[in-house]
Amino acid sequence: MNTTKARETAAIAAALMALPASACVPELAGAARTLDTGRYTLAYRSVPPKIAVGEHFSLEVAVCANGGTPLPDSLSVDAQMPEHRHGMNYKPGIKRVSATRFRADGLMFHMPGRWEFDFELRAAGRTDRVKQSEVFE
Ligand SMILES: [Cu+2]
Repeated sequence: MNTTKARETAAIAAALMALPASACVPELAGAARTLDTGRYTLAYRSVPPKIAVGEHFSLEVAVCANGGTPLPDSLSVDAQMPEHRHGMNYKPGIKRVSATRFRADGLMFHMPGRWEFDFELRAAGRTDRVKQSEVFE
């Protein structure tokens, strides 16, 4: 390795070490998706794993807090079809299963197409929001 290359490598290593700690990893075996809100990282999976149009399903959601943020006080989950400008016909019920785990029951996608999950985490007077698109046929 020549000197210039060695110097570049050292500079890159220093830059990498200066980055903030990487996002926390929520504990959820078989999570379908992991989303980052900045303050939180959220993972979810549906029950049953394959969502069927016109049938109720649940979401299991695990959360972890980044960089000393308190765990969320509450979570809400909703879903919309942005192209059709409508939401679900049912309002899901949210249960807190543990400090880091929530369960949303009673969701239903009543028509095929693109749905967007909308997660809101509230803590210390602030709300973090993250959306995730899913297409169902
Ligand atoms: Cu629709």
